[in-house]
Amino acid sequence: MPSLLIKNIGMLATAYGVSAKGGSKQGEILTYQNAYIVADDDKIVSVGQGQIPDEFLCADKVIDAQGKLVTAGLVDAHTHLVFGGWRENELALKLHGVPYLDILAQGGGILSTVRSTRKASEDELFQKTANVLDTMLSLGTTTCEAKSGYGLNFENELKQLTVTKRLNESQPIDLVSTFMAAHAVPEEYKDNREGYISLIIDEMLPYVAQNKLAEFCDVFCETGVFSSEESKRILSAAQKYGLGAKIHADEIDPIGGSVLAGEIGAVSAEHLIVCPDDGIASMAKGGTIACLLPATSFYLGATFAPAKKMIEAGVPVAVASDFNPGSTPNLSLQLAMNIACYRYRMTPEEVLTAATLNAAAAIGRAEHIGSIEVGKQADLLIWNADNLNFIFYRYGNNLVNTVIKNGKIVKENR
Ligand code: IZC
Ligand code: ZN
Repeated sequence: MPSLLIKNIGMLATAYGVSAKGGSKQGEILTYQNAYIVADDDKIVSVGQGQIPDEFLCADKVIDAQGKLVTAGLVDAHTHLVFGGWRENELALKLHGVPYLDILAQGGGILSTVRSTRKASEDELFQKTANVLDTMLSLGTTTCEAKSGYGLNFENELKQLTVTKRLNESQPIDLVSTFMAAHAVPEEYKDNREGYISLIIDEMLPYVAQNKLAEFCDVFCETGVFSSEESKRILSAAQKYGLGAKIHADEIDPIGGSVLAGEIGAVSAEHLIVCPDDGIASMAKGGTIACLLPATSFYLGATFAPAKKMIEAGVPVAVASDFNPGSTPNLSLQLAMNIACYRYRMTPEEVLTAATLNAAAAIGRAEHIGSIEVGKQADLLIWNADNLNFIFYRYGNNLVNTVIKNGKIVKENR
């Protein structure tokens, strides 16, 4: 007897396959009318439309979707999830025209969150982040990537990674951990950046890999932060330890991050607001996914990444929230998806793929999540919407009704 039947689905919309999609494939999704989904334990065992076979009618739990839209759970492939404090003071600075990199160069920005994160206890960070995740879950995020990078020394990077590990074991959202000690050079290494890079490569990376505290390594490749050359050294070392490479590239200045991403076969390059044509070509060649963060452009008042150009070049585009205390304190992937539609001019179908299947591929999970197909995890959303267009049109509201994770209802909004 299956454990779950969802019946009376007005529209089921899903990407399909087990790898990221670019080009015209990014917008090719499957839709079913009058559909049903059957799960057994945590896995999808049947998806169909029309008459439901008798053998499924006796499922332990039957949910009537009442004609609504059902999609796969949302996958947030880029967040700086665990941090102490907030940085609301920087909003006023920005409105007075102080640039993001100037705030950082003056010891604020990331470095101010480093001070708050170092001060916070592991349990304080755990509780604060548990609350954040509960909100994310109600907004439909069922898997979430989490970067370290606010500790910037052995003890505090480890504290962040440990919080992520504990949270992964204690609440419904699956967390995928990324080691990002190369988020900034900490104040105590201001005059010895080589020393800090050595600490990352020779001490932190081997420990993180050996203790399986992260699957990916990320570097902030940006003017005044880490150069393309330094990023290459750190990411190549990470790859030797078996971690996948990610890179914050072309967020403010195009200093070669996206070109490097393609050359080293990075799994994803993130931001890409000012990505040059040779960066797009390199990512297409290297099989790198472009993980775009439209809510960040929106919040910073920046321009928007050339998403359509990337898709046309065959680079698969993922869309993520970038939740962090500085450049986007927004944790709604729904909002990021809406902005992707309005400002990147991506279609609802392209954005659905971006926030499910392509996002899953960007964190190495495309075989298990990101679409509604037999054999995949039963991570599903029932929406307060009749069709896919509606959720892109009604921005600013939480349109998720019911969140199902691993075949179980974990959140019901009204
Ligand atoms: O705390 O400002 N861009 N990292 C790279 C960030 C933004 C997060 C922050
Ligand atoms: Zn980021």
